[in-house]
Amino acid sequence: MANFCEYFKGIGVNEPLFSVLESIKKSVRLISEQIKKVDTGKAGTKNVYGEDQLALDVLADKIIQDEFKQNFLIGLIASEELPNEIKLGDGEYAVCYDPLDGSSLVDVNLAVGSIFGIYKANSFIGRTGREQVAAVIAIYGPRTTLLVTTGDGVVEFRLTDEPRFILSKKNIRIEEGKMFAPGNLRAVRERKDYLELVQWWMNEGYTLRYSGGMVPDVNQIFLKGKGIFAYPGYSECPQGKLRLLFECAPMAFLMEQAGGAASDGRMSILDQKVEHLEQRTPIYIGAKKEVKRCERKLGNWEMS
Ligand code: FDP
Repeated sequence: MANFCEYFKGIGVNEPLFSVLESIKKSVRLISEQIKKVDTGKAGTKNVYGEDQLALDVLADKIIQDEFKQNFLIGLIASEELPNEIKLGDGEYAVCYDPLDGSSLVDVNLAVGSIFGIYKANSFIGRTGREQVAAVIAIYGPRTTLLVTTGDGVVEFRLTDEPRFILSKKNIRIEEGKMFAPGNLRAVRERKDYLELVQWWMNEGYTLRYSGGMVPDVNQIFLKGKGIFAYPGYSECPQGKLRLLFECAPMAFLMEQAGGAASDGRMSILDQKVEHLEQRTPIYIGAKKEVKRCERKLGNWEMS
């Protein structure tokens, strides 16, 4: 099986972009080591959204920042854990990331992940997800894996004991199949449209696969090659909870590259413009037909 370097050289990824992917890969390996041994308690600080930070959130963010600071090609970063974008230098690449997504699952030992979106830009504001040149998600579960796209399909790498990443799955494609991951179910108390859709999925015999972590929940759609993940808004959070820049746009780029789709109910997530770093969006992501169904059934919701 090809390793990380052989694969990207083989498909003709240019040296600078490969170097950025290498920095991401190194930080993922370090985070994966730390998750196994570091305390899962709170850091005693809050992030920009007022959420309690775990010691691991802070550590994962530091690992990534330290790694990126050593790469002169990365000129700009933005982290879900930080209030502003940070200019590192004149490098042409800008990387936004969620260092540890699903932190509420760390203490119960469920899978969590990191998410990276890579742009060529001098600010993230005004960008759309479609401008990404690459996207990566890392999954820290019983195995550590990466899903990567450089705009040429989606592949999976697995971290081995050596440690190195080897190619474990090529040409990942999303087809049709009955699997659902219904996030933010509390919305059904006031959203009849979402309640009806959830009931429809159940009546049609869809299999429920939902862990509460966006990275593992969407990752399973890639690897099973079927399904839908939903996180709609409701009165308390009309745009839902998930962040456009740090979570939804990189996932959407990967999903479209695998032949699936990602929508906010009305348009592709990749066409939404980033107005500010903390911007949130409802998201329906997975097989094309499933996403279309969500648009049809949920896309007309207005907050009353
Ligand atoms: P977490 O708060 O544990 O970090 O955006 C973060 C996220 O997890 C997603 O990974 C997950 O899909 C979602 O929040 C879960 O949201 P709820 O708290 O509404 O269940």
